[in-house]
Amino acid sequence: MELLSVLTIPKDDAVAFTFFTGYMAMMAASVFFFFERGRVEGKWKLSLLVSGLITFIAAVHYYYMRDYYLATGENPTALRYIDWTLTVPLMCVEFYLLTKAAGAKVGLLWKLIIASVWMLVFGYIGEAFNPEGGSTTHSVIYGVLSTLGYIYILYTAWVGEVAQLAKASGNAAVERSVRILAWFVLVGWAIYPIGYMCMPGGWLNAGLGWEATNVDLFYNIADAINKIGFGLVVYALATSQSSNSAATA
Ligand SMILES: *C/C=C(C)/C=C/C=C(C)/C=C/C1=C(C)CCCC1(C)C
Repeated sequence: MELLSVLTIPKDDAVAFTFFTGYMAMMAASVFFFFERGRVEGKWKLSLLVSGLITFIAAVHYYYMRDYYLATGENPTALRYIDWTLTVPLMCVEFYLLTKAAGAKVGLLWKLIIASVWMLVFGYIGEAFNPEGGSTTHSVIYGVLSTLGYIYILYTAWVGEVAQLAKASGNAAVERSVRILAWFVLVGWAIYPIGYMCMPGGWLNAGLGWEATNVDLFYNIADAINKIGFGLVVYALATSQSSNSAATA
């Protein structure tokens, strides 16, 4: 019985559904990025490797999160944040690699990584140490602290160093791609705080009665959009910049 409950998705469980779909989508995207890596030119290979690593690390975590959720009916908070602690910094690496030719320094990469770790540490404290039954005060304090890290990344991508370097690169395709990634950070990443506010005591939970299991519904949808989306933007740029050599190869 124990095993059966792990292997069965209740047909009305949207959260379980997105855990399975998310897992398969991340796996398929990883295979795609790893294979396509062989078709792009020199410096773009590293960018595609990073795209594949982001979705692959997520796929492995989804494999475990899905079973954890089905076995317990609870949010796999620790696994979720371990996944993000690895994949969000890798998304910062994508920004760095794209702007490197225009002079991006490793210092920029570190600033972005520190901002993401800040964002995730406070988000984790907010969720994992939420008092029994849920506390709105706790959720708001750590949610706000976490948001400061998010705003820093947003600022850097839209008007700060990343945006300026993309402009200075003199490469219209790079500039366009960095702008699309910045849109992902603005719109796609904004889905996460919505999920966060569904936890017990969170504004959407306490205020509008949204279920706590919806935390994972929002996180799963956001992950698929952002991780696969980021990878595809980088892939499109890499192939467009490699087409000349591919034609003569
Ligand atoms: C692949 C995973 C990604 C891109 C995860 C991104 C996560 C966030 C942007 C999380 C942000 C949060 C806030 C801005 C406030 C509330 C707590 C968080 C951690 C959910």
